[in-house]
Amino acid sequence: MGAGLAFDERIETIFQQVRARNPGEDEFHQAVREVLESLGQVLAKHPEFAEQKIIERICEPERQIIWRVPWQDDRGEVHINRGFRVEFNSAIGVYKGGLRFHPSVYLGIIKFLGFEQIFKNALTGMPIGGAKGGSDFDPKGKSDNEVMRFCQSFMTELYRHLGEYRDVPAGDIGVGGRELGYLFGQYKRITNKYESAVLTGKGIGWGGSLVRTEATGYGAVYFVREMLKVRKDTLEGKRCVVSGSGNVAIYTIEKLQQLGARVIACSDSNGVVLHEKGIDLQTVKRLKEVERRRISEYASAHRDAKYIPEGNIWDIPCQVAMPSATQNEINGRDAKTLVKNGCLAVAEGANMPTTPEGVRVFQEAKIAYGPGKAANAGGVATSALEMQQNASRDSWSFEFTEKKLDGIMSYIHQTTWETAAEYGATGNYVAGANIAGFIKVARAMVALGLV
Ligand code: NDP
Ligand code: 2IT
Repeated sequence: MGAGLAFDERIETIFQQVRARNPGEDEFHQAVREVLESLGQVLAKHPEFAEQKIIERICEPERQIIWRVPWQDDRGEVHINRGFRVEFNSAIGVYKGGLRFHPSVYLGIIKFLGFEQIFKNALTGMPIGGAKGGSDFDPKGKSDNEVMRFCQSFMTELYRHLGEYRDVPAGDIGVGGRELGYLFGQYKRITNKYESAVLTGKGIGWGGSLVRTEATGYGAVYFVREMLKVRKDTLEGKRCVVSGSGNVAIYTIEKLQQLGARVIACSDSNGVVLHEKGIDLQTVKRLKEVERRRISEYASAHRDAKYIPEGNIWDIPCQVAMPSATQNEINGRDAKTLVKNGCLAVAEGANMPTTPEGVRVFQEAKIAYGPGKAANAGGVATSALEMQQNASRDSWSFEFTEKKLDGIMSYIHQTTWETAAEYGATGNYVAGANIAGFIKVARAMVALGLV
């Protein structure tokens, strides 16, 4: 890196180094590129960040753990999965971030998620560092006993890296209340400690927080509400589309409906349900939270709804789009379709659901676009509230906790808005989120010295 290079060129060089050091990890490269593209002016204003090589350091995880997870299915057949925990950055607090169980999981996915988590967690204003973990285990079609045996085997290695003051996982795709229960049970058994704050997303009867289940979806809707407020608009009567039908999608739909919007479609990995009258959330909850079935069955319960196998949910005209399933689910073409059909606002409940081409389309069209780091931070923020309750052996009411979540999302909106404006990018929440999150962590890293 020669002296005299323009800052953007310097950043390009750093990015090329990250890519070369981490071959084949496409999602990680994508997440890093997006953050680094926002940082040119930050380095110009803060020469100490360049001197201390903060960008290079922040792109290298503090610790990466990969292990073998053997387990037996109900017929006695042996299976081998791979476990991951990437402890990315602990400059501002304990490692914090979810666990994902999905067959697509490999190191590149966990690293992209862990990297995003650093900045997201910083934006919440809470003292939490960034991490992510998971496995290529597929919980679909497995019995409760199989899931339990897998979780116990997974935790039998992971436990030694965790702790209330060290690393605190939670859920993500494929990891919900059931899995967290089995994981916490095995942690408690191995360590012989009731260490509540070692995991978040726990059940209400055993150390969990009210509102954590709802928090990511509710928070994403609060974020849209704030983005629309700037444009002197509201969610009332808006036609909305929410992809996925898991934890984030369900509580996104719930809050949208509470705020008077009309949600007409949701999906799973097999297809899309379109219900012009408005999605009946009780049916979705029964199918997904209780019976663990496919969204196609929604159409059997509602004859006036249409099921589109393998359908593309972004082809459905809407005013507000909330991707809540997985990464790269909106490509450039989908983004163009959304804009052409009159979409006013997109807020990402999922992590990195829009490809770089898609993001460009939204930004050029100047619609309100809230990236995941900002829009879905309500989940992890409420995890931090759960840790706060555990630390004080207290439990707060639903109303009190939800008010805190609402306040945090308004704060994140305001911070990202103001930071973007300060850096000459008014209305660009991507720049605002990346810059504000980065500066907070970078300052702490400088203060803590070369570690
Ligand atoms: P769930 O496992 O509860 O639900 C995931 C949903 O997305 C399901 O409907 C699933 O369909 C669908 N989906 C998952 N993977 C794919 C895929 N490869 N292709 C198509 N559809 C897919 O997970 P969550 O709701 O917790 O997570 C959803 C998103 O939100 C993820 O991006 C996650 O990282 C993000 N997130 C989650 C937070 C949380 O607190 N849970 C916090 C912040 C972000 P199917 O059942 O058919 O697989
Ligand atoms: O992506 C995320 O922010 C999460 N899956 C939640 C992490 C957490 O620790 O609550």
